Amino acid sequence: MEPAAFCSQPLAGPALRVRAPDRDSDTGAGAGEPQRGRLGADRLLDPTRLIRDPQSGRTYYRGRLLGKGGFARCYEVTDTCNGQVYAVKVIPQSRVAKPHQREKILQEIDLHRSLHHRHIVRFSHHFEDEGSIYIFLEYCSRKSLAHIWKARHTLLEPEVRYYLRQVIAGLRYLHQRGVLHRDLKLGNFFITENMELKLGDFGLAARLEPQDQRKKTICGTPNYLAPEVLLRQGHSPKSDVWSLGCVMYTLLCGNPPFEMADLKETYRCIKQVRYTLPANLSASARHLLDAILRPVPQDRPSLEEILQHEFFTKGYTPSQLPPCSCITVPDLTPPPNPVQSFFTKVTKSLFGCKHKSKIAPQEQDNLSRLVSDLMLSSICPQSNSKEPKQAQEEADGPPSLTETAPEERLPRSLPIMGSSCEGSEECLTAAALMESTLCALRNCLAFMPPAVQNPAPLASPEHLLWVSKWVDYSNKYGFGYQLSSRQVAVLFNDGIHMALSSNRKILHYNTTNTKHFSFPVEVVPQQLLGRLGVLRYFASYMDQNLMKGGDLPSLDEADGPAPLLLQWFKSDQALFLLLSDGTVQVNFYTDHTKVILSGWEPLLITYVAQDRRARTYKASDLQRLGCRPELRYRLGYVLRLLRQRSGT
Ligand code: 1D1
Repeated sequence: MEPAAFCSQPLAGPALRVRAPDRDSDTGAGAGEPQRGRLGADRLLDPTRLIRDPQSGRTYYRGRLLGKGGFARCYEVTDTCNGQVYAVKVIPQSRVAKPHQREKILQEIDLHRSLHHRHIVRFSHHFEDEGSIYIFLEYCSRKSLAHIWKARHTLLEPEVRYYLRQVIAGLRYLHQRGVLHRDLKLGNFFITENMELKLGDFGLAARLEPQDQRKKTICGTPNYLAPEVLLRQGHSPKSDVWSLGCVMYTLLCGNPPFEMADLKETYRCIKQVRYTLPANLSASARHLLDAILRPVPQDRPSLEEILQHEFFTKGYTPSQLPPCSCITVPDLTPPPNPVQSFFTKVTKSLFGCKHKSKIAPQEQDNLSRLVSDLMLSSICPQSNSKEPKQAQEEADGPPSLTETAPEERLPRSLPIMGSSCEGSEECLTAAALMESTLCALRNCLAFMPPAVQNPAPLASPEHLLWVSKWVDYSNKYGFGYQLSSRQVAVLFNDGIHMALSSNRKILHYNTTNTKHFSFPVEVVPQQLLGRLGVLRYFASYMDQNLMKGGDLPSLDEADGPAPLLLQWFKSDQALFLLLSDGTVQVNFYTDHTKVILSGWEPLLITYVAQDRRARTYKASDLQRLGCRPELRYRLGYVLRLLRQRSGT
């Protein structure tokens, strides 16, 4: 078992194989989530990957292949000017040589560019050169609902409401404008970084025609075709409603309603509207599905009526889903939940924040059992509900240390933890933290005069906490790191964060939302032992193979929980880390230099130079006096990363 990449300077030794942090692959298949703005210098030298808009002269960099669809191959493409990333359909001219083929593509472009809605994929621009037509679309880093469904099989009813509300919003907009989508399916519901759904792919969309002028051709994906479309009676808004019902069924039941081994049999079932509803569906979900999957289009509810159905009005819809829900059952306890917060309080009062309380040995068994129950009740609030399989999976807990087959591995997702400490001031979201740092750094650079020297560094910067070692093993488990205060932690791929105190005696456990549990390691609940094993593996790997990445002093663990890693990602040149106390750290791969932004007032900027020496400056001093080009360049790069992440 070997991590995908590691950091800090590796200790010399035959055991370590060094892999370039920027895996160069032209195919997205199985490569995990994208690394945005990967504009490596090595890649820029590859002229075959540059795309030039002949009209505007703008150049773009063709990144990894996202997939294929229709005539197109789709790529992650970066604007070389500003780092903006797009999902781009590239259609070879040879594939649209016939006038009707070209006409079809131009129609799709014309339609899509006229659409502007929060839940419709944003059409940016298009151009063509001699070889291809390029369509620049909104990049949706979490791919599509089809990917989520593949990982999850079934979703919880609140999740289904969350996604369907957004589909319906986009679809209402289309219908109001007289546009039928005609190919509603999970693969056309794209998911952005912040878990918003965007309706896309207008390749089969058409303007709504009067009944007698409707085209009677069959289009769309067989499983979700409405009976009237199969019977060549034309497509109406109610045919899109039918497909929506099929989507709802698939998400709740785990398979499409008319899925059969044989396509002819599927068509027969659709025409006869022959489907079964599993017994574990809620009464309101069954009722709504029954209402939508009606043979006569006029008998089906309108989009407005669907939203008025008790499935939507009586059931809880979360305002946001955590990213971990792409791969695991999320904790969707509707707020406020007095029982839940009671349990959280009990746990806190039992173990406290500072972990000073001694637990008598005879109490440990009871506590362990109690904590196990608490964990179950708080992590799996659905454990008594209709999703036994999913709840069981979560209760079964963490991955084991044994190797798993590649297809069993969790898809790699960019982990984001919103916050980790209930209600405190540090509990700002990652986005807000980055926004403030971005603002401060932008000001600093905007007003900085040219200079050839750095100002005098601070004599003794106090309490600087930074990530001194890291291991990226996200193709299997997650991202492991050690803080300068010697805590080790893992941000697992599903968003769960686990840390061991510097003396390795206390385990801190954070679920993706705002829950923080701490346990003496001797009484860690059974369910967490697997993850604890992974954490220990990371810790020993870092101990044995890595040395810390600079000469900054190590601090002893302060009282109270250490900050958590909220976000990490790799760009073409550097690793970006965001801690929950607002610290932003950027480690440059090639020369091992580092920039650490910490503190609010004043903002401190620490630069670990190539000679591994760390110097800390007040941002206000740099702003007033300027700095050497090597530092200015790196600060500019950090600013670009922050901008890219916050989308400004
Ligand atoms: O329309 C699409 N969008 C908006 C899209 C966005 N992000 C299509 C085509 C460009 N696709 C996929 C590509 C392959 C099949 C359909 C999109 N993919 C992504 C994406 C980002 C990261 C992975 N996929």
